[in-house]
Amino acid sequence: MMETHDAPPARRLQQDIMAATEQIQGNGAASAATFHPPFTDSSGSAVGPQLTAQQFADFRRDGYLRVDGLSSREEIDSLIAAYDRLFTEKRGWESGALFDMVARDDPKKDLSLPQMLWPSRYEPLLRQTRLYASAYSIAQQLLGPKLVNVLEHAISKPAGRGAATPWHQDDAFSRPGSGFVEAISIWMPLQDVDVGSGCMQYIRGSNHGRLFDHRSPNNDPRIHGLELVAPPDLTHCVPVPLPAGSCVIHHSRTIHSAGPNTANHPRRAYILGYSVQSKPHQRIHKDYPWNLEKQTARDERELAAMTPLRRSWRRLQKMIRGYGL
Ligand SMILES: O=C(O)CCC(=O)C(=O)O
Repeated sequence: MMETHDAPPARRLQQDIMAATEQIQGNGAASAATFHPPFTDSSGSAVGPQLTAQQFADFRRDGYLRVDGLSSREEIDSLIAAYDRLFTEKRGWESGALFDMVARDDPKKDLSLPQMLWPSRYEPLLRQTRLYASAYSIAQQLLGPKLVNVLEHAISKPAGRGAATPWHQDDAFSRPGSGFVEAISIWMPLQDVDVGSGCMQYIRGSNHGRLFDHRSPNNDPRIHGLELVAPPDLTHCVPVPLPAGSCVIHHSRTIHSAGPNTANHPRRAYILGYSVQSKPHQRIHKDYPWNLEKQTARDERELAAMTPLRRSWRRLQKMIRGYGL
């Protein structure tokens, strides 16, 4: 029986959780999904934005969710110089952490869509922020306490010429043996972002669909990124403009893209990915063909930076992945 909102906060939360669970199960969305209580630090204080049961239900229904109040504009502004320096100094190029997402890497040319993996390895400041703590807190509320930070990346769309991010599903990048199935990305702009500067766009509800066939952009396996083979139906396409300090979260199955940056300033995004371990029967056993055929300069640089033993192990892994685990 539903109680009124005169109930104590903990009881109210429990009611909200039950209501959200009913809503989730009622509309056929992932029924195993559980709403997790607000995240607190060691002193018992709440960290970052506290999601409501309605937001949780919206995320499970739509496959994406805007959340405000992760950080202040002052904190975001204080990160910009360090973020830009990472790209101008081409940090991580030699080890393959920096590359072009949608074109072949050419050291003599400007990258059309520069992407950097694990940028906080080069700029630890990124991890020492309210923004970072808020993202973790949101991820824990959505995925529960067993979550793992599986990805950190930065995508800087250059002013006036940053290329579009093609339509794709993050699940298409998954590899056998990863042991993860339920994954989310928390996408945080370091300035206000709108359609003209390349905000994120989602196909609402595509998180309930299957994984579609992907290929490399221009069908060129020397390019790192992936795109859907068949362009999606745009009937339910939703652009998500955001102010700095807010974020949009998406599920790894949700179809998404971002337009080109036509603004006169870079479009800086900082993205954290979280996942929870899957049951063995949910694991991917064989590499997807679009990943097996990849032969990128980024991979070559990464291999060259490894010890000979690690390099041989990586090559063996790639061979095995083609046969299935
Ligand atoms: O920032 C972008 O342009 C795309 C980001 C994206 O595809 C992702 O975070 O999964």
